[in-house]
Amino acid sequence: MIIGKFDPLKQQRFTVLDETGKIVNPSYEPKIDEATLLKMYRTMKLARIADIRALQYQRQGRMLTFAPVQGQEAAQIGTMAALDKNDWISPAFREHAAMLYHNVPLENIYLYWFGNERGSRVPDDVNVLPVNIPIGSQYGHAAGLAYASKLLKNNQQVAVTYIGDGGTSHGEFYEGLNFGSTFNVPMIGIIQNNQWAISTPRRKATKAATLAQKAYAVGIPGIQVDGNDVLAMYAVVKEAAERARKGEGPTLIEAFTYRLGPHTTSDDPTIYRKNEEVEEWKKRDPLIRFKAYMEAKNLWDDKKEAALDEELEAHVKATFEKVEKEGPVVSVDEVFDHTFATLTDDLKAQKAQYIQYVKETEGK
Ligand SMILES: Cc1ncc(C[n+]2csc(CCOP(=O)(O)OP(=O)(O)O)c2C)c(N)n1
Ligand SMILES: [Mg+2]
Repeated sequence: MIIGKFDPLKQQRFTVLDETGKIVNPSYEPKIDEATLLKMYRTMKLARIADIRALQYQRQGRMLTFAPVQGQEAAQIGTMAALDKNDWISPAFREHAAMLYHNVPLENIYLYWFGNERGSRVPDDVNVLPVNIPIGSQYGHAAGLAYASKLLKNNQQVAVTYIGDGGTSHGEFYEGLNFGSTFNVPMIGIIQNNQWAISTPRRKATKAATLAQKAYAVGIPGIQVDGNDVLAMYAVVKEAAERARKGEGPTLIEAFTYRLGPHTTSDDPTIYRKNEEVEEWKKRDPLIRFKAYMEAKNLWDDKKEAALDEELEAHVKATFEKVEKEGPVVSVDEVFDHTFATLTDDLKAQKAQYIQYVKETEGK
């Protein structure tokens, strides 16, 4: 048992793999089969390359806003690798790595950030909700999904949701968790404490010593985990999912990590944080750590790395070019038709007004 053993009130943080890729807590090393380890590493790399390229495309004026995930890949891949295909993700807006692992095509992610809402229409067998921008409400959606799972599936489909450090000060974070706790639903809350909420540092956002301890307010277990350690994240989420499926309710997991890039492409982090801080965290890059582990297990080497880089670069480039061709354009119907089963009178009027506006401005 890990959950309950590492007390966030005593500021104990759970780690398995240290910064050099060595196992520091052998009794907690999760048993993961080779195929899964390889999928984990591959998806971390895909997320990283897709991220770097998206930033460049945006700087070239070829992409709209983008919220980079760089630095947080282990927190997300470790989570999703420990869950089943039928489990649900209720994401915020920085969960590309988790979404990729849970089979959302990169094309959808790029389309969305290109301003094309068709990106939110994922394949039917992919259990991922659309990107959620209003901070906190994704916790309510996850609680609802998990409640449905309790009623219909005997808790066998777990709903995992993510939030940032800043987001844990939002009311909806507590409301979602409290609902999950009170109704004992199969839900896992992941806090990605990446140390910054745009320009607000973690220490200024709350006096709570850890964010995991916020679990205690709603009577569920909370644990702080080294979020750059993919094995630690995997081990804890595995246990949280077992609890959830047994009907023991939600767990709150704080992944202690770092956002290496800007908040979004509209942000300049050099204004509010020191370069030395970023350099320190670069040494704790989750990919370096996991690669060292894979090499020590003889599952990985430089030759494989070079081949994978080449393959993923080509995939990312081809995907982006396809998205760029499709463009951000959506029809007027698509803008209005997915909010309600039947359009409300207000929205009908707005739609008519918009059609008129498009007609009048056409060709201008
Ligand atoms: C309800 C709401 N208020 C404000 C915003 C604007 N906003 C977008 S991201 C952000 C900061 C989020 O910080 P954090 O929760 O730490 O997540 P991170 O961006 O670091 O992943 C804010 C204030 C929003 N999207 N929703
Ligand atoms: Mg943050």
